[in-house]
Amino acid sequence: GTANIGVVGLAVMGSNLARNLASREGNTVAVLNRSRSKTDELVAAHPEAGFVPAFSYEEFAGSLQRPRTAVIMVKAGGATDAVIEELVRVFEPGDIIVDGGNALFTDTIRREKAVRETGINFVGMGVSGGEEGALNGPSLMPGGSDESWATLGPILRSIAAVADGEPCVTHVGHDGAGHFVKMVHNGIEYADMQLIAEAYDLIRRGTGKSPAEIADVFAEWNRGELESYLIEITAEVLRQVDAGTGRPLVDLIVDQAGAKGTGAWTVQTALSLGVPVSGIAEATFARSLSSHPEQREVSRELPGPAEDSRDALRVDDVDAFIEKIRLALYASKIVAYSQGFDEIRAGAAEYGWNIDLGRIAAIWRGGCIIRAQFLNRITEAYAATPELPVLLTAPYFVDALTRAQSAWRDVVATSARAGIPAPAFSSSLAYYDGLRAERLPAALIQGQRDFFGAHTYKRIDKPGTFHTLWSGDRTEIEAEDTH
Ligand code: NBP
Repeated sequence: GTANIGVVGLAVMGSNLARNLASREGNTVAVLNRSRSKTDELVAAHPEAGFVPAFSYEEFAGSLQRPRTAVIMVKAGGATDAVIEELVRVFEPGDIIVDGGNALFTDTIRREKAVRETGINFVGMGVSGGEEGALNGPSLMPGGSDESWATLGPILRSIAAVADGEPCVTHVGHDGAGHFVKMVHNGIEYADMQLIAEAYDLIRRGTGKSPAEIADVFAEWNRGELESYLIEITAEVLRQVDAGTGRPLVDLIVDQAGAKGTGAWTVQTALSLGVPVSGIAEATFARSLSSHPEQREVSRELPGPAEDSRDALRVDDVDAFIEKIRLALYASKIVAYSQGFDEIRAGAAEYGWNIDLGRIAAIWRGGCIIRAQFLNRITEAYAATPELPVLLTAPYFVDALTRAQSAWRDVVATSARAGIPAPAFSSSLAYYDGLRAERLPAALIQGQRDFFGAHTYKRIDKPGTFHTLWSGDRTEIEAEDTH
């Protein structure tokens, strides 16, 4: 074999990743695709890459040096299983199969276990940054064994995005850890996008500014603590004018948000782990709500706030109003990231992964959609307190939330009075107040559960587990602990 790495699956992601690999000193890249045409096109379009094309799995295995290393970039699901089966057939113990697709982490855990039986290494790797990232430098989140990382590490470091001089890749943890972290990354991305959309909506309806004027607001925000790729592209999208009509493009785009399912996975997983990622959940549900035109159609005549309530949004001091929204956005963003890291912490505990949370924030600084300077603050917070139970309680974030909180409350109250939906702003604030509360009404819920289901409760004033004989004489008895 002459190639030191191979790529299977040459659609947009795979061919860009193959070109990225080929552009690095010392790499020779073997390429294989199910249908021959994509391979032929890639090799013809990029003679400079020196690709070694293969047209069968046998030929592909033969063209690779040992230990053979192949990255799979096919449609996640059955296609991944089909390719793994073929590679396992032609590879040998010690070889490495990397799945760079958007696999569900539980599939990766299953595949890793099955492939390991053959003596071949299997690495599930999250790849972030879309086509652009794959070509010029993605953020890479590999899982898998330490043995695979020893071989893969140098190659992955050479193709990853670079942030502050550091490659955006780390060995996240064993088996499905990489795909788990990539999943939560996408969930946080949903929340970040929804928060930005709510800020835009409030500014637009509150001040009557045009999309182009609001683009200037976002461009200005991008010079401060909100600096991020998503804020930057928001300004670009808002500034775009439709060539045909001369109207702002954003006013011509159908207002139904699509989703490929990774936000839903993040929320489903959080539900089973018992982690309250309410900001991510609201963002995911907001996309669902937008995508039901039939329900929105029949709901259009539902009553909104009375005239005087709509005055809630009559803004006198435009600059002050915009600054409040900026602060509400920043505070809600801190909540969303704190919740996402909470999910990673809980996932690591559940699945036995040793994940360095500060490193995760660091490898998201380049290549990926949520890249931002803000992530440095998260790395610093975990460096200072590695076992931090709630990210937003780190001193830097407490300061930021203290600065933001009165504006945040104003914005949530204003949106409620004016009848403008701000689900992510308001649920983030509710989460914050829930964490802060000295007593929660969960005590009443425990009482209700005990009433209808004898689920028992604990008391604040003495140890033990108790049940009240609700349908009897209502005396309290000590009970077995049934949780
Ligand atoms: P697609 O997700 O559109 O998949 C197309 C590729 O899968 C083609 O190479 C196709 O081969 C191959 N394939 C299929 Br479909 N069924 C197959 C089978 N049974 N056996 C072998 N190959 C099969 O490609 P993509 O958009 O480049 O994405 C690749 C992966 O990267 C996905 O898992 C995606 O979720 C992930 N990802 C995408 C992005 C992004 O921004 N697009 C970002 C990060 C990760 P063919 O040519 O013969 O049909």
